[in-house]
Amino acid sequence: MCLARGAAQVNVTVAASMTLYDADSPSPRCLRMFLLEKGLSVPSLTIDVFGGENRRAPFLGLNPAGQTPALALGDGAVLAESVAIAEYLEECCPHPALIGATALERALTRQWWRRVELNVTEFIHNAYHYAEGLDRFRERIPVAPEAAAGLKRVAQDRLAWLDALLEEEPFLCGQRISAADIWLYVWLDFGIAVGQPFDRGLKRLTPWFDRIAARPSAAASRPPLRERSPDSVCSPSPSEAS
Ligand SMILES: N[C@@H](CCC(=O)N[C@@H](CS)C(=O)NCC(=O)O)C(=O)O
Repeated sequence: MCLARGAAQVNVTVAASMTLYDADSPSPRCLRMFLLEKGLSVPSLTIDVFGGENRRAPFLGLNPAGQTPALALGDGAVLAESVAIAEYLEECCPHPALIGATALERALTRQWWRRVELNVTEFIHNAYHYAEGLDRFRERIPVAPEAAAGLKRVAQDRLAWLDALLEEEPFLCGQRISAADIWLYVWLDFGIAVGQPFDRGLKRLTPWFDRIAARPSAAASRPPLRERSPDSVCSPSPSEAS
């Protein structure tokens, strides 16, 4: 049952039985911002991705892909991939809709979401893995340092392409904020922090970014969620202090 909390509808029963495996990293932050915009509260544990806690047992037993975020459901199932988790949460608690309230709204959100992920955020992420994050990631995943500069260039090119696609509207999907805005914002903010700032000369993207950055969920999603369950299988994260 969804209970009203202000404008948001909170599925207290379902959300309370979940555990979000959170981290001080952009994909988990997308989900934190999504939860904040939805007014959903989910118990969480913070995984130390800097120290590689996500690449060892017991976390690998939960998500063999070794990445955050992951969402453990009350029945023992575990979901990974931030987009899949967001889709699941939206189905559990549809209001306020961040993917969409109608078939058309959902399709438009997914259209923008895929444009954002396939053209921009994956490039920023991989360029980080192959350059600034190379020392951390070379032992974890295949890396291609020689590709980093090209990936950065493509991300910037595709941002100019997105800028040209945008209408004179507040959000990617027009008048309503959607998951696509959240994912793009979080990854552009990450890019700024890791030497991949976007071109603030872009006429529509720049005011769009500032608009999303001004939302309370933008600042509130920066740190990992703090709630921890007492029977944690994962230790608290020392990286959170920084
Ligand atoms: N496509 C995945 C990406 C997951 C991902 O790359 N997570 C990063 C944090 S942004 C992580 O756990 N990195 C640590 C590692 O790969 O060892 C998603 O959206 O969930």
